[in-house]
Formats: sequence, C-alpha cells, structure tokens
Amino acid sequence: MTTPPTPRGALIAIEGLDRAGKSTQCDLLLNRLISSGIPAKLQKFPDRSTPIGHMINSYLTSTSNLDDQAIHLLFSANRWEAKDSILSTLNSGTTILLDRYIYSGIVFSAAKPPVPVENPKPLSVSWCKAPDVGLPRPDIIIFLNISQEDAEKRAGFGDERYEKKEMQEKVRKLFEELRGEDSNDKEDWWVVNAGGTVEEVAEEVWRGVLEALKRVKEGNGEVRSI
Ligand code: 2DT
Ligand code: MG
Repeated sequence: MTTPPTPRGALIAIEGLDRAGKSTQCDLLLNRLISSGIPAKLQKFPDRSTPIGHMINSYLTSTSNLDDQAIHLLFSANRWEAKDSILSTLNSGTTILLDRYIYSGIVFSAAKPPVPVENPKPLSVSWCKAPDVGLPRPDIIIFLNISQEDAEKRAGFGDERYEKKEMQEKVRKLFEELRGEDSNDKEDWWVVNAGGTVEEVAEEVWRGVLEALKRVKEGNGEVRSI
C-alpha cells in the first residue's frame, strides 16, 4: 500500500503599511497554525541575514547609498535566493507566512521621489514588478489595512530610510492602486481592517488563512508563479 503524497503547504503573504501590525499578527498566526496541527514557518522579507540582506540592511539604516534601481533589484534578489527553499518547504507540507513580499517591493520602490537630474521619473509599477516575475505566487495576500488616523495613534516610526510620513502616504496610495488594478489577481487579496483590537484583527486574518488552505486543497497541488 502506498501512502498518499503530503498535500503541499499554503503560501500566505501578509502585507500592509508600517504600524499596521504585521509582525504581531504573523507571530500570533504562526502560533495558531502550529497549535492547530498545521506545520508552518515564518519567512520575513527583507531577509537581512544573507549577504544580500546585509547590503539591504546597510542601505535601510542609511550606512550605504545605492541607486534606486540597484536597491530594488537587491530586494528582488533577496527573494530569488529564498525561492528554492520556499518551494521545497511548501512541497514538504509546511505552510509559509511571508512577512512582506513582492507587493512591498513594488510599492516602496515606486513610491520614492524621483531624483532630479539623474533619474527624473519615478520607477514605474511595471518596471518594479518585472524582476519578481517567476517567483512563487501566494495563495492569498492578507492586507492589513490601517487608516491614516489609526496609524497616527500608534507608536511613532523608527528612523529607517522609508519611515517618513510622505513616503508612507505614497505607499498607501500605491497599495490601493495595486489592489485595484491587479484585476487578474483580485481574488488573491484579502483585506482586513487592521484598526481593531489585536484579537479582532487576528480573527479576520484567520478567516483569510482558512480560505487559503481551502484553495490549496481544491487546487492541483502546484504552486503558481508571479
Ligand atoms: P521591515 O521594516 O519589514 O524590515 O522592512 N521594502 C521591503 C522594500 O522597499 N522592498 C521590498 O522588496 C521589501 C520586502 C519596506 C524594511 C523596509 O523595506 C521596504 C520597509
Ligand atoms: Mg520597518
């Protein structure tokens, strides 16, 4: 008698603005999955632990300067270097929570103010998306949606490069555009009101996860690509 193959894990991306509660919700969710008997693992992007991640970290903490295009490609390379491990983890039956993914990659780069002279136009969304084409596509993107008002009530920003009000406002607009425009991917976005209590938000996030697990169960077992 042969045992049936292990069903693959789900690929779940958690996205949102800074201070939307992504890390808190990822930790809660990881615990809930594991205590429900669903093997799961957290993968954060950027992954600052690799050599490429070290370069990203020194850029974000402003100890190094890089061209907008170059840092964009490093963020993407930081995902490509994790691709094989993501796929083998999923195929071994473990669910992966992505704390940020290509969507942060697109909106943060496209939100940057154009540098006059050298680079007078902002990076376009399509340019920003191109290097990620071919990466594993999440079964669901859980978007923690927080209003400007609620975000302002939470603790202040840190002092990393992108943690500035104007940048965050641009990021908010671009996330909205991305969710609206991505008509092929519309069903992939699960928008959660992140203004509630931690427990309320966790409940809505959990419903998104159940939806992703259902999609995986009903699918053909293959991980789709961006
Ligand atoms: P954390 O605070 O979550 O470590 O993120 N970013 C992230 C990009 O500009 N491009 C990307 O591809 C990713 C994944 C968002 C640090 C900052 O890095 C930004 C905030
Ligand atoms: Mg941060």
